[in-house]
Amino acid sequence: MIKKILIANRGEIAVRILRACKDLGIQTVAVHSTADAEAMCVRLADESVCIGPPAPRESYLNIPAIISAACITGADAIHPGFGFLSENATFAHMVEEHGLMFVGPKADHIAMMGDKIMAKKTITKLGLPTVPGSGGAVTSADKALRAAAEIGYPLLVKAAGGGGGRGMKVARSKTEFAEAYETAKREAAIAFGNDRVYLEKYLEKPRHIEFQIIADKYGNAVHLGERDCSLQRRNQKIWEEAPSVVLNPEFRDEFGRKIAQSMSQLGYVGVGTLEFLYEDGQLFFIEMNTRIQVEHPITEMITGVDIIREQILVADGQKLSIRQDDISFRGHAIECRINAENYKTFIPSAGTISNYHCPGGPGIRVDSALYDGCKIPPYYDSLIAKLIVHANDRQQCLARLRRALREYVIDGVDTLMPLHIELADNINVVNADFDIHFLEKLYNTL
Ligand code: MV4
Repeated sequence: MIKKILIANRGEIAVRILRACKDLGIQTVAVHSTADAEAMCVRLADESVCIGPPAPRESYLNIPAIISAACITGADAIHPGFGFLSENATFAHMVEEHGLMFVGPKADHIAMMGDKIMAKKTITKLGLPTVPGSGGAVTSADKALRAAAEIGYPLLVKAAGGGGGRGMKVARSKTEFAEAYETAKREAAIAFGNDRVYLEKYLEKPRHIEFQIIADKYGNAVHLGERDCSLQRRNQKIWEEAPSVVLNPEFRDEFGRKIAQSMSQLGYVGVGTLEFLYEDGQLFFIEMNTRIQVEHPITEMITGVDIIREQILVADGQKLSIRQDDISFRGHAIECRINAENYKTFIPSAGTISNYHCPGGPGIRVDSALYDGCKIPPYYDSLIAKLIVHANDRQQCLARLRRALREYVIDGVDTLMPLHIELADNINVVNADFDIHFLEKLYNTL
């Protein structure tokens, strides 16, 4: 049994992981940069270690410093959270080489899903639907053009090393294709040190729907339903909900079970998210994330499953405590990402919180590491809090959300709160009538 976990992250997710550890009776070690010495997770953890200066490269991405901190404090395991080293297969491997447990999937599965071509091939072989495309890397301009003719236009040239919206080029016609292909290849070589690219039919107005799964090392795998993450801007999700209004219970059950069975067949262990694009009543796989995600709480709210608790337990080699038949979906949940950013320009805003008041009452959950007087340093991601709201149905959830947003006080930095207040009243949002381009279009009309 794991006795002590080192949390290799910061901010709200470090606190979320720490809470799961405390609930399990596991000792906690916080690591922090010099900029985060007074962070909430440092205060709450049993022990803490400073791992370097503010720059992420020198602290939260500093593998020797983090593994040394784990060894010095006698931790049994490292939880990477999200971002930073969470999907670094080399790190996962090194952690295990040092006799520590990595709270995440096997390094091989991280590497497999990190290569978007390999991920898509694997998922196709498992029998799940993927976006029609080249079915592998296109290795020359000539072969690419022939594959493109078969797929049809518009299409996307995507980088194997990309993902999360990085390394994509649209070609709307044959005349645009050569340049899209060459540019994608050239940029991928620079950005990812890997110039392999593949082609996909471009879906014009999809929704982004992702399924949460969790699997243990005994072949048990379950799905926890889906999240609709279509409200995003420049590949940054802003607002997520569960369930999606476009899937009915029968479809969810059948499709979810297929996914879970596929993960079991793959021998996948840990939590994961399969990302799909939804268009015209169909889901098409695009990518898989092998980490816990920012928006996991909405799934926790509608299923009652503590996903991080289960993640730690399966990493520790325990059997999944839940079976598919035990999982039911109750009500509706929405998460608003409260970023320290100007809500019009999205320019990050650093500073000191001068007044803090959290909303509460039925159906309200706030995941954050904020407190009165805490500092928001300029060096990291601008996510400072997540407001998660749960209710019996979507309209009641929106009503609670409007109430909670008006109660929430975060003074001292700019936040996205005004945007969320607008969205909660927006007619298209109220009707759940949106695709992945909704938010950017909304901003163009302002
Ligand atoms: C696509 C697509 C349309 N068609 N693939 C961007 C993020 C990365 N995970 C995949 N992305 C997309 N892939 C095909 N074949 C549109 C996007 C896309 C997107 C997807 C999900 C959420 C937000 C997005 C914003 C812009 C583009």
